[in-house]
Amino acid sequence: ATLKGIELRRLRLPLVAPFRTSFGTQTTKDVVILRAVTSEAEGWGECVAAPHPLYASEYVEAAMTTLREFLVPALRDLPHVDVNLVAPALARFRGHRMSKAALEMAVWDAELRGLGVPLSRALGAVATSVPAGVSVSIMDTLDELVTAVGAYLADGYRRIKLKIEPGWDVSAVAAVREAFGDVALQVDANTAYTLADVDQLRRLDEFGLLLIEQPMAEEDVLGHAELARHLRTPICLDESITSARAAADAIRLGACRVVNIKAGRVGGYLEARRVHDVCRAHDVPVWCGGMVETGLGRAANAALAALPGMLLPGDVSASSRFYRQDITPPLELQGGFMPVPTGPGLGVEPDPEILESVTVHTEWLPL
Ligand code: OSB
Ligand code: MG
Repeated sequence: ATLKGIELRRLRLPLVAPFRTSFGTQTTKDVVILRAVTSEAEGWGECVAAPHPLYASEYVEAAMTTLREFLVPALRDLPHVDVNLVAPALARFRGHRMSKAALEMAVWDAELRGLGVPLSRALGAVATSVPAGVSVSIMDTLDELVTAVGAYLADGYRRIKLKIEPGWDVSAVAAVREAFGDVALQVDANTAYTLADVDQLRRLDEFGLLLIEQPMAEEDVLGHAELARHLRTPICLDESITSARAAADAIRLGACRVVNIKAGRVGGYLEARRVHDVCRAHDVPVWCGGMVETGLGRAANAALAALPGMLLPGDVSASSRFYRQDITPPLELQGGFMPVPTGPGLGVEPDPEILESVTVHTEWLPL
């Protein structure tokens, strides 16, 4: 098969509720979706870049430009549709991992649909469903938080992750433990702390958390190694782990005992599998992160979360966690588990009418 071109789309979808983290509040999903058209099939990709460079340096408008001006044109000379050729073709461009990951995802989906092979199979997944965790917004009051967590537990979620920041950490964890006892519980600081906060972070040790995710800056791998010497709670890195090599370095330095894997953050699902493999070789448990994906990225994450080293529940939630109407048929939990899609490629496709209704911009890039 040969690549005919890539369609770039920008979508806007309302979220069911504001999603607040230590770096900002999101009320709508503004996202770039790609459609790869080959001589044999079509494939879908989703870029996890957000509209503002707050979680990472990439952002939606930059992704549109990077894909249009550099990444898509770099696929012009691909001899045939083969996912393994995508990252090498893009490698001379620095960074922009989320954009690269989206393009690789679209090409891989098209390739796999042409072959009739599910993404889970191509990745080496072993599970047919994965335990679902949910990432819980910072809220205005502890009462609201307890109500929200209660509703997620009633939905069947197997693990709760509280977003934290200074002023919303020990109090939030204590309120959830008080209300729900011994549930599987972890926290995510999205870089909101420094080593000066070690005494406050140590107060979290008494709550038996599964882990604390990315307490300090993306670049501060050594700082996390130092912090780890003061905490019983395992440190998990998210933002800092930008590649399999970064994972190897962080493990060697003692900066983390757990790793969050997001394909967008590391430049694609192939690199995500390599992060998984490096961690597994070091007996470091991993889990699949989320980036408020539509059904496309959510389906891909369910496949990734089914790898054998994914030893903790991921941020693999139902479509309804974020969307009243997803662009794909909704991905739903079954008894607290997310079924891994079984169809070719991602196993899901956007509904054409819904897709059109949320599209704010479309462009076709011929190859
Ligand atoms: O740090 O894990 C994060 C969402 C957006 C940006 C960063 C993060 C998150 C989440 C996961 O917490 C949300 C989800 O379930 O998709
Ligand atoms: Mg995180």
